[in-house]
Amino acid sequence: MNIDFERISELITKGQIEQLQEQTNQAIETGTEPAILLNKGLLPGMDKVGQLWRNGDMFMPEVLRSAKAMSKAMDILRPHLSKDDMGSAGKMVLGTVAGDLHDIGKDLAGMMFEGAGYEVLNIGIDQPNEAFVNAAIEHKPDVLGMSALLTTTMPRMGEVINSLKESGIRDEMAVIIGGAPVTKEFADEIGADLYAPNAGSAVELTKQYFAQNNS
Ligand code: B1M
Repeated sequence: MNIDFERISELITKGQIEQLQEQTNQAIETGTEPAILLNKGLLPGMDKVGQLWRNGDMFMPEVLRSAKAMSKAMDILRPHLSKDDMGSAGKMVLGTVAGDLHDIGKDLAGMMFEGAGYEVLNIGIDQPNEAFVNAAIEHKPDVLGMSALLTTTMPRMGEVINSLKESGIRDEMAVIIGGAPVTKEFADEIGADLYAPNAGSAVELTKQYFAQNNS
């Protein structure tokens, strides 16, 4: 059966949850590779949502509905994705920094890492610096991911990295940061290993990082 990936993308951008669930189930039942469904249907749909939002052609309630649609489709896909050998899996601690309630981009990044076989411990929004450090001590992740959407909360990222250093565990993990106001320059300034401009590139950059640093 031919799967209409464009239609699936469109169902995401339109936030048509039930229809998207139907199509996702159908695609899985008829043998579509979960990774292909993710990369050709779901992710392009979310990319489009980001694009429309940036251009002011989509508004918050619609974006939230699209994110919910994506999340529901991922619920269907997740058990199948974990069976796939999609690359080097590892453990990730992920959260939004203190004072910041934005979670859509963070959750998207989490989904991408889960899709790539990572075990993602999502500690949530508005997380104090100690919560990141404590989670890192407890769970020993390969990757620690932080998200910030406000210029006023970005400095927390550097503080978390300093606390990791003080705890003597900084070098045991890669630190990746993202969020609309975050830049590569800022990541370099605070000593993060990686900056991802979007959730889609986050996994790829992390894989490249480990390939370079483990060779
Ligand atoms: Co807020 N907000 N907000 N907001 N909000 C912004 C960020 C803002 C740019 C809007 C504006 O003024 N133009 C502005 C920040 C200005 C600044 O500091 N530069 C702003 C403000 C000011 C505020 C409040 C202060 C408003 C107020 O109350 N006066 C308030 C602050 C609350 C707080 O956090 N303490 C606030 C509140 C909110 C809501 C709660 C209403 C809601 C959040 C709902 C939620 O997240 N559940 C909200 C929203 C929705 C937005 C906008 C409109 C959209 C953010 C979003 O979800 N984008 C945003 C304007 C905008 O960005 N255009 C805005 C979609 C999402 C997919 O993109 O999160 O950037 P994004 O994620 C991207 C990349 O950044 C990257 O991947 C994603 C794409 O693939 N990425 C990562 C993100 N995290 C990553 C982590 C990674 C890797 C990649 O690895 C770890």
